[in-house]
Amino acid sequence: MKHGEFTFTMIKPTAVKLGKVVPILHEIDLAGFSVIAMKMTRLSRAQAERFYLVHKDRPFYSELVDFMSSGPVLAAVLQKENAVEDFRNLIGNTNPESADLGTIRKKFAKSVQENAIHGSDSDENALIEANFFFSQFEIFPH
Ligand code: 3AN
Repeated sequence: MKHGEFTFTMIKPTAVKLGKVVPILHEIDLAGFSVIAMKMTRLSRAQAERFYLVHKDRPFYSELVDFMSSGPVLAAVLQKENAVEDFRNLIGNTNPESADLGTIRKKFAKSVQENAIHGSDSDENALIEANFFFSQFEIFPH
């Protein structure tokens, strides 16, 4: 995988439960991203704690970990030029109330916590997060 040309995403438990996997993937496809790795899985509490360790001192950490381990998620690695920044623009602000019209969070998020989808915030974190969910044999860059 080429640095800068991929990002990691996860469709969160509420959106999965509400049947929004395919509609969200459709938006991602229309925006020009291609899927190079994908799985549906459920995080244990310990795995969710590890994934969100950077937020361990935030007041919402424990609730976030409960939520993210409450049901299955759809994890994927997406390829595109300028992937991280373009994907952050596609999903919109963390808080759906502040997200621009047309963004995935504006369309599908329930609240700041149950905000439908995750997108890596840097190329470094995209690599860390992709490696957290997928082995080198499960990622197929073009
Ligand atoms: P983003 O996902 O937009 O990068 P972060 O990294 O600040 O936002 O937050 C990670 C996750 O933590 C969010 N996707 C959301 O589920 C949750 N979160 C962020 N801020 C809050 C908050 N104020 N209250 C509850 N949950 C939050």
